[in-house]
Formats: sequence, C-alpha cells, structure tokens
Amino acid sequence: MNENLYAILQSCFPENPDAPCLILPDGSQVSYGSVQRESARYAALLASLGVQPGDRVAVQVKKSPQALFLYLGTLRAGAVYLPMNDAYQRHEIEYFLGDATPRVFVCRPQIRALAEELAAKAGVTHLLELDDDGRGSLAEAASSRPDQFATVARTGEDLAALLYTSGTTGRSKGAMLSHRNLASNAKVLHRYWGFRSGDVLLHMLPIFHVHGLFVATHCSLMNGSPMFFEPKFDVKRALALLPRATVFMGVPTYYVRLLADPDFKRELCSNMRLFISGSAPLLTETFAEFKTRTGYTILERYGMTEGNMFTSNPYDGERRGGTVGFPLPGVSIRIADAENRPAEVGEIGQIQVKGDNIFRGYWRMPEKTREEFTADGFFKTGDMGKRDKEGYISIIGRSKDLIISGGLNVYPKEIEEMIDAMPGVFESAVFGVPHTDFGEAVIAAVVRQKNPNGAAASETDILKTLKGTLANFKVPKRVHFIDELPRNSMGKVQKNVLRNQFA
Ligand code: MCA
Ligand code: AMP
Repeated sequence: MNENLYAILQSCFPENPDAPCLILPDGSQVSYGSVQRESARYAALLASLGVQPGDRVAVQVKKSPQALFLYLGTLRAGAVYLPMNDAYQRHEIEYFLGDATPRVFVCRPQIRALAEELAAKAGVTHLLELDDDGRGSLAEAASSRPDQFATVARTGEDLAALLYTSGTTGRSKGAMLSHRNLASNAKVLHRYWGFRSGDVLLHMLPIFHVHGLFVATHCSLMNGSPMFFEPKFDVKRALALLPRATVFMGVPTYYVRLLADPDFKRELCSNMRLFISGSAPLLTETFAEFKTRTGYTILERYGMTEGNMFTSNPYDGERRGGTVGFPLPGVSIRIADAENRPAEVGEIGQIQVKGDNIFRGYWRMPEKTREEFTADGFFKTGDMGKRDKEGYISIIGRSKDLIISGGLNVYPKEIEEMIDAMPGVFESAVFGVPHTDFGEAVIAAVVRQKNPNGAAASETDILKTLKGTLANFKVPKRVHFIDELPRNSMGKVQKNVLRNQFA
C-alpha cells in the first residue's frame, strides 16, 4: 500500500469530481477534481526539474490555492515540503536554506533579488516565483504539465515535511515529519472532532505552520468537504462567512478579536457545529465570554510542531476551560517527574509524548534529537502540566524560554543575541508580558554599556535594527532600559521578576 499522505487524503475525496474543495474570497470554487489535476501538474513540474523523493522544496509565499497545490504536488512527487512564514527576512531565510539545502525554492516576486543571492549561496538548483494572486513562473511552468501524475510510493517512515521550530539555543531546528506522522494525526482528528458530510470549514489560518497547513487542511480534505479558503484572519470576513460555515479553527487572538467586535452575534453562529482553539493558551475569560455571547463551548486542544496534536477536549463530553483535555487516541502522554516517572494526579511535571504522530527527529541534529527523547522513547515537550482526577490535562507553564505572541513562537535567545551585539548595549533580556490581543507581547529589558564608545543605545535604534533583520512579529513592542538584570544565586536571569516589573 502506498503510505504517501496524498494518496491517503485522495482516497477520502468525494466521488463527484465537481464537489467543491475550496471556496475562494471572490465566491469562485475549486473542485476536488481540480485539486487532483492541479496537484498533478505541480508534482510533474517538480519531477521534471529533477526533484527526487526526499529532496526538500522550500516555499515562502502568501496563502493561495496555488500554494496548496504546491504543497500537495510536493507530497505527490515524494519530496519534502518546507514552508516558511512570509514575515521571515534575510537572516532567517538564509539559515533555513543553508540548513535544509533544498533543491527548489519558491518565493514571492518581492524578494527575487534577495532570493537569488541566498539560493545561490545555499546551492538551490531552481528558484521559482509565486505571487500573492497565485501567478508567476511556478504557476506558469505548472500549467503546461500533464494533469495526471502517479503519486510516488512512500513508506510511512519517509519524510513528508520539514518544519522549523526555533530553539532555546537560538538555532532553529528542522522537525522531520513523516507521512505516517501526519496521516495518523489527520485520521485521529477527523474522527475525534466528528467531521461529517455537510461540514464547511472556515479556514483563515496561515498555511506555513502546523495549525493551518496540517490540522485544518487535512481534516477538511480527509472529510472531502469544502473550506472557505481565506488569505488571512480578518474579523469582518469571519463575520460574513460564519453563517455559511460549520467548523472554525483559530488561535486565541482570533477569538479575542471576534469578541471585541460588537457585530459578532449569536445569530451568526446558528449553522456552526464546532469552534476549536489552540497554539497558545486560551484565557478562561475568553472561553467563558464566548459561551455567554454565542452559547458555544470552544474546544481547546494542544500540540506542537514536533508531533502535531497531542490532546483535545472531548467532542461529546464536557469541554473544560483552562484545560487541553485528554490524550488523543493512539497518543500516550506522561506527566513526568524529574526522574521521568509518572507524576501523581494533580502534581506538576513535564509533559512527555509518544505515538505515531511524534516526529522522526531534528534535521541533521542527531545529538539534539537524542537529548529530547527519554530512554523509553517519550518526546520531552518542554511544557509543564498536570492531570486532574478525571484525566483532564492543564498546561501550567513552560520549562523552555518561549513567548507565544498571536499564536506565533518567539524565542528570546535569538533576539537577545542581536540586541547584545548592538553598539552601546551591555546585555539584554527578552520576555513576554500579558497582552489583550496577542496573549503575550514581546518586551526587551536592556542594560547599556557604562562607557560606550559612541552614543548610548536608544529604543528607536534598537527597534529599527531589529525590524530590518527579523520577522516583524518577533520585534519587541517596547524596550526598557534598566541598570542591571535581576539574577538568582546561580547567575540566571530572573525573567519572572522582569515580567512582573513590566507587565
Ligand atoms: C502580526 N504582528 C504581530 C503578530 N502578527 N505581532 C505580534 N505577534 C503576532 N502574532 C504585527 C506585525 O508585525 C505588524 O507590526 C502588526 O502586528 C500588524 O500586522 P498584520 O500582519 O496586519 O497583523 P494581523 O494580520 O492582525 O495578524 C495577527 C494574527 C496573525 C492574525 C494574530 O499573526 C495570525 O494569523 N497568527 C496565527 C499564527 C498561527 O497560525 N499559529 C499556529 C502555529 P508593525 O505594525 O510593527 O509592522 S502552529 C502551533 O503553534 C502548534 C503546533 C499548534 O498547537 O497549533
Ligand atoms: P510550536 O513550537 O509552534 O509547535 O508551538 C508549540 C507550543 O505551543 C507548545 O509546546 C505549547 O507551549 C504551545 N501550545 C500549543 N497549544 C496550546 C494550548 N492549547 N495551550 C497552551 N499552549 C499551547
């Protein structure tokens, strides 16, 4: 049997090739038959470029139907899909291309010159363009390819995707996800969340992360049903489309923004079956307010790039705010004490996970991979949690130094290293403070050099330099200058002290 994820998804497509798969913002539709033909063209194009099974295809484009065809075409060609946030800049793109050494890089025309330079440096053989409307050299080349393609046979262990997750060391790690990792999670979620005929997903998430690319898209494709495929999250668009949708998935910021709009009313949701939240903690206030306002109980789930979804509140049973529910079927979760033994009920420990969904390791980092697994094969998430008497799991905090802003992860180390290298700076600490819209906002505390050679460091200069180098969502919303960083007796910076001071 071909364990290629695309083959598995395709086996769930509706018999009628005219059945809609995507409903686009202008109201036009892309049928399932069309998705099959278009993904065949993209797969054929990649194969004609010499892309071999296992080769990486790096992609940094806006969300469009063509971007989805490219993802599916990459799977069909047996290659490994490497999506990048379109906010990433030179510094970030250069690292990903250099580390993953893809054969193909698909970029937006806006960064053509930069992409040429970085692709040449990383030995990328083919550079193609896809613009925000789904046009460009990639789409043109694909259009002349045949619309039939025999999906390349893959085993469950073969890689399907490489997704970079920032590291505590400041160096991003490529999480290697296999066809089995992705297929097993897709099947479980599709069943657990009760996907059924007649469902229509409102898809407003970006498709360069697990949430939008895998969780949302795979559930809908596996269900053979249509999704409103919107370029981004926009409250007014959500209000317009909710009456025609049945399922919505979002990060907590989406729910906060919906609730902040007075036009968001119960009547708009009368067709809805399910609201799902994840990627960051959903505040219990948001959970409660949503219920009062709409009558719906948001289903919160929890996961990570390294294994897609781990836990979910029940579809049929009680969905508890402030918890992420139970381990998904086929996923083992251990709340572990310091010796990796199961902690008692109610005791806080590190969340560890095992299952077919757990990734195959970090790309070209065997050492790092070994460190992140226990001797008995559990993946150490770095999240701290506890389990109550009924088995509901809550996330209490993180042992990793991570900020989640609007559902996007920011690792302080990467930003601290850049600030520390700036003129007039002695040292810095980057941390998150509560933020009504983004959940957490990135803040920097900076200690200036006592006797700088030039001018003293200023907030404007620091922010300007960071904006030119890093994806915008990582740039601190504020920079505070302090005399010294608070440290504990071990010399470790006490970020909790800074968080309290600048909250
Ligand atoms: C944009 N900005 C942000 C963020 N997004 N700042 C902090 N955090 C953010 N997330 C900044 C921009 O740099 C810009 O700053 C200004 O806000 C407006 O930008 P714009 O693009 O207009 O913002 P937006 O369209 O309102 O986007 C915010 C958003 C978006 C809708 C919350 O970030 C989003 O869709 N986030 C979801 C991310 C996601 O899919 N996460 C799942 C990861 P300036 O004005 O200075 O230029 S997968 C995962 O975590 C795991 C596996 C899981 O469990 O799902
Ligand atoms: P990423 O590295 O982008 O895959 O983000 C994964 C991290 O997001 C997890 O390790 C958690 O810290 C966090 N996360 C995901 N879902 C939730 C949730 N429902 N509640 C709290 N944190 C979450």
